Amino acid sequence: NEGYQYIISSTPKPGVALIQLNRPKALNALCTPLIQELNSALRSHQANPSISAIVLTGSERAFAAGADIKEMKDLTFSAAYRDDFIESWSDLVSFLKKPLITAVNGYALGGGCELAMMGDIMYCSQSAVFGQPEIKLGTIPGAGGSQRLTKAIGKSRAMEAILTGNNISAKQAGEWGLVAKVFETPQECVDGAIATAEKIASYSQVAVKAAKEVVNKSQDLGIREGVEFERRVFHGLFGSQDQKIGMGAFAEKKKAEWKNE
Ligand code: CO8
Repeated sequence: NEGYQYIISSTPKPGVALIQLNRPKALNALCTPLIQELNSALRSHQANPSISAIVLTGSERAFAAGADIKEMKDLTFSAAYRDDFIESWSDLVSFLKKPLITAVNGYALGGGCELAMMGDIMYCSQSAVFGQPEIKLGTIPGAGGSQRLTKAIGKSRAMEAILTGNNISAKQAGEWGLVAKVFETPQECVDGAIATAEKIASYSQVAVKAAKEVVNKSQDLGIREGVEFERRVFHGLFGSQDQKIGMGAFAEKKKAEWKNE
C-alpha cells in the first residue's frame, strides 16, 4: 500500500485506480496527513501513464464526516491565513486531468461533501447522507461547498442546506442531480464507479482528456466563449492519430485500437 496510513490505493482493473479513505475510527474525518496522502496518491496516478481514471470512495459507514474538527478547533485566523489552510485541497482538482469518480456511501458531511463534489462524476448508494453542517459549528463551508453545491442543485436548495445544516438524502441527491446515479447497495455503488472508470479507460486518452477539459470549461465560461473553446479543442483533435483510428475503424466496421497519440 505504498506506505499509506489513512488511504488504501489499488488497481482493481487495468487503467483504473481505486483510492479508499481508511480512517474508520474517525469516520474518515479529513485530517491533514490524510489529505497529504490523498494528494500524493492522486499526483502519482496523474503521472502514471498506465492509469486512465480514478475512483475515490470511503467506507460503507462514511465517505468522510468532514474536516477533522478536533484538529481545527484551536486554529487561529493568523495561522489559517498565513499557512493558507486547506489551500492544498483545491489543488486536488486543479492538477488532476484524469477523470475522478467519487462513490459515496454513508456520511459525506462538510469537507466530506466538498471532497465528493470535487469528483467529475458523483455516484452514491441509498445509504448516502450529504450535508454542509458547518453552520452548526459556528463556521461555513471552506473547500468549495458553497460554490459547487449551488451550481449542482440551485441556489434555493443550496442556501437552505447551508443555512440550516440539514442533511440531503440520497434520494434528494439523485432527484436534484447532485449525483449521476443512486445505487441500491454500497458495493454496487463502488462496482458501478469502477465499471464506469473502466469504460472511460477503454477510450482514447487524448479524447478523454479533451472531453473533461471542455466540460469543466462550462463551469467558468459563458455559453458563447464555452462553445468557441469547445470547437477549438474539437478542431485540434483532427491532429490526433486516435481520431483517424476511431473514425477509420467505424468506417471499416472494426474495433478501434487506440494509440493514445
Ligand atoms: N472530525 C473529527 N472527528 C470526527 C468527525 C470530524 N468531522 N466526525 C466524526 N468524528 C469522530 C467522532 O468524534 C467519534 O470519535 P470518538 O469515538 O473518538 O468519540 C467517531 O468519529 C465516531 O463518530 P460518532 O460517535 O459521532 O458517530 P455517530 O454515528 O454517532 O455520528 C456523525 C456520526 C453524525 C457523522 C457525527 O460524527 C458528526 O456529526 N460528525 C461531524 C460532522 C460535521 O460537522 N462535519 C463538518 C466538519 S467541518 C468541515 O468539514 C469544514 C470544512 C472546511 C473545509 C475543509 C477543511 C479541511
